[in-house]
Amino acid sequence: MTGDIRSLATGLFRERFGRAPRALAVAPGRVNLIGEHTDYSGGHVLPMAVDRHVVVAFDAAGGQASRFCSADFPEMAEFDQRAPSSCGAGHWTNYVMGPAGVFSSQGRDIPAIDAAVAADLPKGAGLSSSAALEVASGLAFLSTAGCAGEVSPRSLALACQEAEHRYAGVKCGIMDQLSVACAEDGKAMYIDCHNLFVKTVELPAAMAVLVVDSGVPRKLAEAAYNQRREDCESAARKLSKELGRRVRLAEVTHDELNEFGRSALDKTELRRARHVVGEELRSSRAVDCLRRGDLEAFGELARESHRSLAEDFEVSCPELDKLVAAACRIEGVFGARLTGAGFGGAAVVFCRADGVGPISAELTAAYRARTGIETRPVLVRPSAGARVEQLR
Ligand code: NG1
Repeated sequence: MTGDIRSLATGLFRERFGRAPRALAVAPGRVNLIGEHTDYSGGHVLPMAVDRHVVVAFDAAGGQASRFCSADFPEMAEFDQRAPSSCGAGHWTNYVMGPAGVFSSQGRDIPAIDAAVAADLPKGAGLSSSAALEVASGLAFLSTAGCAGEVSPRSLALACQEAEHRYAGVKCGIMDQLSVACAEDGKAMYIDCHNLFVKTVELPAAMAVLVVDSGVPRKLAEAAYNQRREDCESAARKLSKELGRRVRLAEVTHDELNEFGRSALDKTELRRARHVVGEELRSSRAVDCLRRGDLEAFGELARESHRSLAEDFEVSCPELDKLVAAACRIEGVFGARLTGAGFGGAAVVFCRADGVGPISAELTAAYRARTGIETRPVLVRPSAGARVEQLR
């Protein structure tokens, strides 16, 4: 970015509202390196915020209603920020009104704002543009209310997660919002999604991270995502009964699952549980590999993660499988896997930092040959979390 995006948001604000904005709320996207579909089961995840952003240019509004326009959508959204109502699944305005609705229901006095949104974060491509939009909008409302300093990044993330549940209808975990709100420049974050403890992890300089869009849009992903969450919750309930104590699925051990899984769970729950229990082990091993600089072993864990997501968690699709397989055949690639919720969307590819150009070109050609789909790998670097920049 982000100079261009800043001026795009500022210019759009001037054009639509006839004055200059007071400040910019800037929020990065994120990519998850490993630890997939474990956040809502209380597991560990390893995302990093990326150097692609959503920028919200904003100022207090003259009237009672908030107004949001976007460089990517023609309509101007106008709503009562103290009691907004959802616009139905998938609508971009849910992500801007949701955080205001949640803060208001917490008893905060949230004033109306005028805002203009611009992004260099591709939508629906696995970089969590929705969480970035929520966190940036949430910060814009808090800053105008004069209470941005009272709300910690962690509380902001929790409010945005609640907004996603209530306004977008996705019962997501905390990974996206927490990484967008709390990230540190240059580092990935190993998050314990049960107690929200975060350890930062440096990425070895020899490894580059590429995000590659499969070009397959996520269809009906909200319903399928919520179904996976239900499968995991019912597996956890049944295993808790067998074990005689209340457990989160991510804290069940391999031995416990082997002993009780077959008798206590149905086939679907058993497969979901196998993924979560295995992924939890893989993510902790992955952190050790990164700390040791063992990139071959890290890449193997990524490949295993993809297999498990495809076979046991059933969130891949033929194109993502082809993309990952094509990437893993290229010399200089350590490993690859789908990233984020799946059902389409993007893969993350880990490769030699000194081979990014040729590896990207080879992957683009190999994926085109296998699927006829054009894609362009995006090199991402670990970036800082969301912030407000005052303009006047
Ligand atoms: P994305 O890729 O942003 O849709 C989703 C959830 C996360 C997490 C991952 C799977 C949302 C907003 N976020 O990520 O909480 O569960 O899937 O690991 O749906």
